[in-house]
Amino acid sequence: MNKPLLLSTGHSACPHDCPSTCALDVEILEGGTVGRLRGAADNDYTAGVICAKVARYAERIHHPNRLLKPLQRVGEKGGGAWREIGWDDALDLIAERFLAAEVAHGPEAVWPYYYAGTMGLVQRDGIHRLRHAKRYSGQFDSICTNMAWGGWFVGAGAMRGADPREIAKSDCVVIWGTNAVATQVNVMTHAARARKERGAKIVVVDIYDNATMRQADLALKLRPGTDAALACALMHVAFRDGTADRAYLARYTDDPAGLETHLATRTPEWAAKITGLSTEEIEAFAALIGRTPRSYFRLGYGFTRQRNGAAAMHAAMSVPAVYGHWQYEGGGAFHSNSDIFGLDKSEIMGVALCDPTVRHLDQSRIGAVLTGDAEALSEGPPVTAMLIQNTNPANVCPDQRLVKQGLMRADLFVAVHEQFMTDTAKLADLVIPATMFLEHDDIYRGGGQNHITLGPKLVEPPAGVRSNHFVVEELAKRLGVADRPGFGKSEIALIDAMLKTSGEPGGFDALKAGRWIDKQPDFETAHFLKGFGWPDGKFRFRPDWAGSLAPNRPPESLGLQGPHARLPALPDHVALLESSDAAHPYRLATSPARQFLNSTFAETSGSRQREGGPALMIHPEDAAREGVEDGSVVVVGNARGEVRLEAKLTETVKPGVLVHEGLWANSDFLDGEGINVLTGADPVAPFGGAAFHDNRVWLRA
Ligand SMILES: Nc1nc2c(c(=O)[nH]1)N[C@H]1C(S)=C(S)[C@@H](COP(=O)(O)OP(=O)(O)OC[C@H]3O[C@@H](n4cnc5c(=O)[nH]c(N)nc54)[C@H](O)[C@@H]3O)O[C@H]1N2
Ligand SMILES: Nc1nc2c(c(=O)[nH]1)N[C@H]1C(S)=C(S)[C@@H](COP(=O)(O)OP(=O)(O)OC[C@H]3O[C@@H](n4cnc5c(=O)[nH]c(N)nc54)[C@H](O)[C@@H]3O)O[C@H]1N2
Ligand code: SF4
Ligand SMILES: [Mo]
Repeated sequence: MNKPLLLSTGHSACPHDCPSTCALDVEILEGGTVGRLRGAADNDYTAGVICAKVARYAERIHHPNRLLKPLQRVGEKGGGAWREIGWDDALDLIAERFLAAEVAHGPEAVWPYYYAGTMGLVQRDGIHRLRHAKRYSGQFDSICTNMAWGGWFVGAGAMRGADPREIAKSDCVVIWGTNAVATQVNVMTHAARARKERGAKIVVVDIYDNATMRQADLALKLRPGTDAALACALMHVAFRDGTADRAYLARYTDDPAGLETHLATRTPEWAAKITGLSTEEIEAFAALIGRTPRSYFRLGYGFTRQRNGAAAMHAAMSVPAVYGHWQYEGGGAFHSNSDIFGLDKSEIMGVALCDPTVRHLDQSRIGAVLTGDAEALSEGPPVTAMLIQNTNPANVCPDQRLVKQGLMRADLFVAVHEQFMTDTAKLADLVIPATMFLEHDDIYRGGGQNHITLGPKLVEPPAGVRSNHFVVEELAKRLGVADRPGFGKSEIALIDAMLKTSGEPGGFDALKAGRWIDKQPDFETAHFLKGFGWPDGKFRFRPDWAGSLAPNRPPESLGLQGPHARLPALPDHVALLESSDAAHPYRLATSPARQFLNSTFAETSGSRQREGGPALMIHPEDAAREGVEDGSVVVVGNARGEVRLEAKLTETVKPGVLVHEGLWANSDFLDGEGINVLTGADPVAPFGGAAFHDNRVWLRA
């Protein structure tokens, strides 16, 4: 067969839940199909580089298993039998069931459940407009950023940091708790440039030799959940050796003297015992950053997915404040730029329609919510009807057995709007097919970088699929709220209005012509040289864990959840971990797979082949003790359940630590249950969230 002719190159943004939000060039082929995707070379963050899984997007968008028609369940829930129905009937059915739920229990019995399958502001956030208009239950988005953002914010008082492109101008790039090669490849682009052009050193702090650690000049493989101990020792050495920047500390931080006193006992020897690193490794790291003003700390999410993760983030970001790295270009720290974009989403989200007394339910505790836990329901009515968009909770949420039990409830109506027959869609009453990003208009902003980027519709969707925006608008008509503010507009009209009310007078057309807008604040603002985000302008070594106006603070209706009182007054290691014990001698982390994006791409053969299959990485010493052979089937379990999968013997993990890279579909596992059977949904300090890498387990051959 001849290769279809290249018609044009379209411009877009990657919609996936990845900090990089790459600017894309998309080959549009004859017949309206898609060819290769590439990173935009003229975008100075993307810099022409994207990950392999998105470069192969043609495989996903033209996948033979894509959902193309609405399907209604026949027979048992999860039984796998469906009948095709028309779109009008499907939408009528959702509206009918939502109205019935409302009549029986009030509007809070309906729970629109969403997350970040697409990061587009219109297609992702429009569901809020519907829920506000109808006073349906709200959602506390706790699953991903909670501990990381909480830990950062209590220190800096704002969610921004040193320009991510400055990594290229750094002399020491510290990549801490993020497997950037796999999860945000562009960090490596800029770090590699710094190494090539400036001889910069790359330090990686992680719990196993992942692809990023293999690129490190200094590779620090510590025990899970011990990062704060490492951070404290680094700061101890700074005060001990005179590499702390006392002038900076006096001007820019709240209590340097208190910190110094507190750290007196946090020696490298103390930290070595906790972290499992050697004192030489800790001293070498401290010496490197002590002599390198341009040390850039790129802090990821991974180390915050521990029950002490917020405290660990705060401790790690305190390091550049002690050494004064913040003052230099190519120095300082970065986690997320979520504060810089200034986009006013209130029309898209229907903020004017919001009733603040409506309850919020914790996304991570969907299992408890759906199985009727009164506390998880805020003592309110049961949830009896759901629309699930952009997320796959039966696979990605913790405490999977409880999640599935909830979704299977006979008196619960679940509509899932999806691109594929996911683990969640399989348990639904109704499945409706969704467009992909190249088939609808949307706008994106990059949490891990600095651009607002347009993703206009580039190709026609298959005949039977509809966008999230369409579903929200059509349901609004059927539920009697289509005349409320914000409804009845096209995606382009919403984007145009949002840009114009957000200080971008050129609106949609100007963005289309320019492709992206660079929102990076100036050097002094980004480096907090005019002060940190608190009234006194000082970085807080003494965080106010409960009182700050953190972006991750739960809505009032949820109350202040989470054991915030147990977090330390100053940076410290806190033993808030699911530590191993005699019955559970191992610690399991469920780290991201390079070829997947959460549960997405686990359906494409290119990604599946490269990942192999669900496997458990085990150190040979542990394997020998348990009588486990490479390639054999093992059982790994804890109080929440057990999972069978293949053993992979490797010295990339430490003895006592197991790593599973995912997320594979539940149906890819031998017993049809995924790795999240083992993860817990107990709320993590300070305000809730899921500690996906903090699990004690046993192992059996
Ligand atoms: N290829 C790919 N890319 C992705 C994703 C994916 O699933 N696959 N997911 C996307 C999403 S939603 C997000 S939020 C980001 C997350 O991206 P990251 O910021 O990279 O965070 P994590 O993926 O949770 O984990 C990163 C690393 O932290 C390690 N880790 C676990 N516990 C500890 C610890 O206690 N200390 C330290 N130092 N390290 C620890 C993990 O083993 C892993 O190697 O990536 C996004 N990009
Ligand atoms: N064990 C373990 N579990 C984890 C994690 C971990 O590290 N370990 N990471 C956690 C993290 S950080 C996160 S953020 C969550 C993410 O969990 P999810 O938000 O569920 O993750 P995704 O797989 O990115 O997206 C879910 C679905 O959105 C669909 N989708 C994409 N675009 C659209 C669209 O335009 N419309 C509609 N209707 N659907 C669309 C995709 O087909 C996909 O099935 O998972 C969490 N779960
Ligand atoms: S998944 Fe991340 S690295 Fe890959 S193209 Fe999308 S934004 Fe870029
Ligand atoms: Mo995430």
